[in-house]
Amino acid sequence: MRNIILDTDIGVDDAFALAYAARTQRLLGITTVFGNVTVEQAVKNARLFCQKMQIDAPIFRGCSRPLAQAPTSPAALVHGSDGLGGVFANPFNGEADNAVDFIIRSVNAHPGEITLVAIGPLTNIASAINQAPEIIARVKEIVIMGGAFGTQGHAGNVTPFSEFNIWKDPHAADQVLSSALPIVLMPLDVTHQVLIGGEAIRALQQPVLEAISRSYLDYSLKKERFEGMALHDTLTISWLVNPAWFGCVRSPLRVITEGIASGQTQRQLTNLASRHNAFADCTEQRICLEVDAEAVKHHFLTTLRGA
Ligand SMILES: [Ca+2]
Repeated sequence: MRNIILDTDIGVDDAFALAYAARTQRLLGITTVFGNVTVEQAVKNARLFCQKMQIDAPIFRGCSRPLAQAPTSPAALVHGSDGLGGVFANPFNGEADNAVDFIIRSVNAHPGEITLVAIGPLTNIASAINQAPEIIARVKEIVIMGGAFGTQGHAGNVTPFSEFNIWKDPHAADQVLSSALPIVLMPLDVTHQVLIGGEAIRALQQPVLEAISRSYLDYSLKKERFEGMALHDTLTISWLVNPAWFGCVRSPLRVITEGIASGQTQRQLTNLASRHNAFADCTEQRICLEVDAEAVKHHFLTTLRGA
């Protein structure tokens, strides 16, 4: 069990990750960021979901827009009008204390003890390391859901090149992924291997999880002809539960920030570059490309099953 701060743009798969984290890790705080929803809605969603699932953790409000590029619209098509399937009235307000300050303060107060779990755009994390570079050496580990490397045909889900979290703020992602933070990256290459059907979700006997996932499942049925979902964000928590479920490669990382491939993650495949090597100053990071999908699903479903 680790001490974690969960950084999230809370949509449906974030909510599953949050529920899984609350049952397997020590959740020090939830920091919100724009992405699936606006940051104000992310705060409201975190409050609502925590109340409904009896999760006790302080909630903070982070960045409302990308570092450099113009904001793009939220992901209402997939996650419902409010990001949580549009099924619950939400009486909570969207104000909260500053998320970036909370991350910096916490890591500095407990060097080497805090794991960051980032399951939204990386804007809060980039802002934190820009404001307080000393935290880079003090974070125990940062597990990030994001990116796609095209292995076994798992490429982008927003554009043919790019995964949603990275595409939403490629400049922030490039700063984080090319930094010396101790990173573990969960790209679509692994998250698309762990699919959970609607039947398994209903069998959890968790009315809140079932309700919020309904629109996500409908969307998947229409688009993929499969009533189920890749629980993308939850794989970050699976890593914390048992890293042996994953197969990783090590490589420096960069993100394309402009043009048709904006948001595409790149790893170094060869050492043949004779001119500019954009990986030269980057740290080798762990990229998960293989996963024991059955083991990950089994533990997730067993842990989340209603009491
Ligand atoms: Ca997310």
